[in-house]
Amino acid sequence: MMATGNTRFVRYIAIAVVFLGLYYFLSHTDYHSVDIRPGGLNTGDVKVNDGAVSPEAPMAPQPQEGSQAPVQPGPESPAEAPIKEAPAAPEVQDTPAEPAGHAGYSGSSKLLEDQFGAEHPLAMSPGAPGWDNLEGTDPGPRMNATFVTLARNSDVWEIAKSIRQVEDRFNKRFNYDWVFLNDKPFDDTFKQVTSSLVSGKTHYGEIPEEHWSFPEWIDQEKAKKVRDDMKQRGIIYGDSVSYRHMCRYESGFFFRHPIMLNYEYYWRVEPSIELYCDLHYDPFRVMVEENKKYSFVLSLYEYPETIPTLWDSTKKFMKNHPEHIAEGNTMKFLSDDGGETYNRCHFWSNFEIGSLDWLRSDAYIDFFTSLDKDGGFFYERWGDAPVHSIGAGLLLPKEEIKFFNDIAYYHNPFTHCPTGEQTRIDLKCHCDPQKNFDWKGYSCTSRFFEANGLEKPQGWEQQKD
Ligand SMILES: Nc1nc2c(ncn2[C@@H]2O[C@H](COP(=O)(O)OP(=O)(O)OP(=O)(O)O)[C@@H](O)[C@H]2O)c(=O)[nH]1
Ligand SMILES: [Mg+2]
Repeated sequence: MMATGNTRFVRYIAIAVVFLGLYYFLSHTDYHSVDIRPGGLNTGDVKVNDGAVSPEAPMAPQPQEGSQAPVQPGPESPAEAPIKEAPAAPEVQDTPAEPAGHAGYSGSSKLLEDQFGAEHPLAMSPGAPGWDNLEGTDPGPRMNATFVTLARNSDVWEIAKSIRQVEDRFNKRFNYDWVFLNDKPFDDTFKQVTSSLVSGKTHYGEIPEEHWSFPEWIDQEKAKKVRDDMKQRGIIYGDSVSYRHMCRYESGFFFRHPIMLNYEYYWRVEPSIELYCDLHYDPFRVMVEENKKYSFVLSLYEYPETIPTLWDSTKKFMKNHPEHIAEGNTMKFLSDDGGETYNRCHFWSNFEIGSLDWLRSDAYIDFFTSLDKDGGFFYERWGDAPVHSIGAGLLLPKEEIKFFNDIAYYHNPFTHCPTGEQTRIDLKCHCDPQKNFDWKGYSCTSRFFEANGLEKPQGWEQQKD
């Protein structure tokens, strides 16, 4: 009797342990994983926002089928270790390059895209199928893309405003994910507020210290002297260490964050920006279908005090790596004398829609590494805008850089308000066309049009200074 009772008791305990184990396994398997979509396409049906705060993604997500293990930065040489080893992009590893127009798609995704793309053409102009459908979820395909924001916890209310505008004007129908990156852990308020506003999934990543600190080859004393001197001369952010880390991170590391390895395209959004017009089509899809790698809405001249030797470093890179310089590049946008000097034109990188695979390419990584070794992020105050722009201008054929006239945008103090009255009406824009910076004297957008032999949009003359 006693023995039978004991056996039964032990059996119950064993069953309970098995169930508890199973429950623990199931509840932890998905919890820390990031949504990995190697195929590169989701349909609108697949992406659901459950309104929950996504858990902090791990620094090294589990390798999944079709992707490669993300690269962990080596401790000895922080800036270098991940560079050579970094995969061009996990998804692309087993994805042979597609012909122009579909770079980055796997074969099966291409089929999906053809199917959905044909059924749901991009609504590029009034009267196109789907143009009036600004409610509900867009039925077309989704690209493997995400919004990305670098922010501090204190930026929460300013980024909340930006998100609301991006959602209202575009993402509420497309539900793309949003990745938030920070050099400190995000707090609960930040996560709650942002996840409640984003219609796609949200991911919160902490930046590894190696990507947000002085590399060992930087002479700290020399860097400090530069900051003191720039402070005296009143150069904006001239005495800031964190601003320099931010510029270096945006120049060379954000696209290698483990969470970002899951995506092929990004749209950068900063706090306090505005979007002034409805977006009827998916710009990520435009990037893919038109085979664009980088895009902008505003361009201007950089402060010369922040980049005295950036062009010398660039020329050194060009000499050492002629194999990376694209034929038919946009040097004409960057230089008025065939590359001898830099005219300081750059795309304003607080807005960018671009290819992460391009930023992760050997060409761009070699470019960034070469600049980083020269130390100008700390011995001067090189911004990520000229660095991305010179990279795009020299490493990409000019056809791969896009200007989005339709995306109306503001970041203090400049406005891009679409040129063309009919466009502004069609897109229900609320920006003042007189504030459009594109054709003013300090903008470089005219140069971009000229360098590319593009025709300026109708009405541009009326918006000159
Ligand atoms: N986590 C983190 N993010 C930062 C830090 N400094 C800047 N950022 C973010 O980096 C981006 C660029 O910084 P901003 O301060 O907007 O720089 P800016 O656009 O040149 O200057 P503003 O005119 O002040 O907007 C923004 O998305 C900021 O939220 C920092 O120290 N930590
Ligand atoms: Mg800003």
